[in-house]
Amino acid sequence: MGACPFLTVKGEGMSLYSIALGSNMGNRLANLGRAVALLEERYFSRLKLSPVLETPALLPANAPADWDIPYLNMVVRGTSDLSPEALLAGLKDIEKTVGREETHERWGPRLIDLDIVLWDGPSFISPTLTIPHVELLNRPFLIHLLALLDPQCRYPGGKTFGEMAHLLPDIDTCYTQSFVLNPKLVGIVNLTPDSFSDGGQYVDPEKAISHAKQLVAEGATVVELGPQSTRPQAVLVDAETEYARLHPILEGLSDDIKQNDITISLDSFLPETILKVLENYPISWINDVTGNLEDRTLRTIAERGLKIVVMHSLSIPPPQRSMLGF
Ligand code: A4P
Ligand code: MG
Repeated sequence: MGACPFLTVKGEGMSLYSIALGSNMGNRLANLGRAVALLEERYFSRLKLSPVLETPALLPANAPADWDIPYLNMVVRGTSDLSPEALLAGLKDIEKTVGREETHERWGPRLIDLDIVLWDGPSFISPTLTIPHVELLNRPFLIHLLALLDPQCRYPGGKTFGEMAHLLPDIDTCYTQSFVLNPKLVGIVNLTPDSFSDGGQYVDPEKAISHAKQLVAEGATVVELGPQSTRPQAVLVDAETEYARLHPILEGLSDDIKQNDITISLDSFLPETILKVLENYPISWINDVTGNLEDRTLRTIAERGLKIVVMHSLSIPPPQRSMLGF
């Protein structure tokens, strides 16, 4: 038994599973996020999440050069009443929902891979499933991630993961970058000549498009496009100008948006801009800094199932501090 005393909240018929997730295609962080959300929706009421590590691809001998794409890896742990075989079927279903092709080459690039690495039952061997996962002890990043989730958790008949992690090179040697799924990072791209932070830098659509893609590669879950500056004393622009700023960037990113490789939030409080963008592009979020959208726009946002961020400001643009007397 791989006893995990701090986490074993074992109800009758419940088992504690550790599942490894890997992705090295598309928007890797979003793929992991989708898989975790589906695991929680379908099979686990609550999961404990490890950090996300970018790891160099482990490849079979003679793998094609284009398989050498870094992975994002993480481990999640939680209890479920499913048997190991039933959970494996569930994991395959989630892989399919996230977009993994049913036929794939072993160890080839994948949008998502879900493996049961450990459970708190006896070693399990069937024609389709082996627990602990046969590669677990060959993958230092998995041992470190399991040790982070619970250092007292013990490999069946062996050491605890904390003990094993101590014997390995430091965790820093296993990864090139690290991320977390929660909280999520929003990357901002202001398409304006006059914003606070990046005004003027992304007026050129090509620069804005490559910056948006770079933000995703660096861990942004959502990219927010801002076609209007709302800093104090900004000169407000109309919906036509906003749309003219947005259109080339949304066009340039439209394939990535359709393939769920990039999730877009629109920072606008002008109904005409919002409705026209929604007519043409499957964006996911609206950020309304006025908190004052009228009914028709709010209904459209709700009907499309978009997320909305509602902020409140007494005036847009806000007055300068000096005008407020401080
Ligand atoms: N299977 C047996 N045991 C298990 C288990 N414990 N969990 C069977 C899940 N599946 C298990 O898996 C093939 C078959 O393994 C399944 O149908 C199931 O019946 P698959 O996901 O279809 O194919 P795969 O992933 O290519 O094969 P496999 O053997 O699962 O490979 P791994 O171990 O997943 O390795 N490099 C980095 N940096 N990070 C990675 O995560 N992963 C792989 C794939 C290669 N290189 C990597 C990583
Ligand atoms: Mg696998």
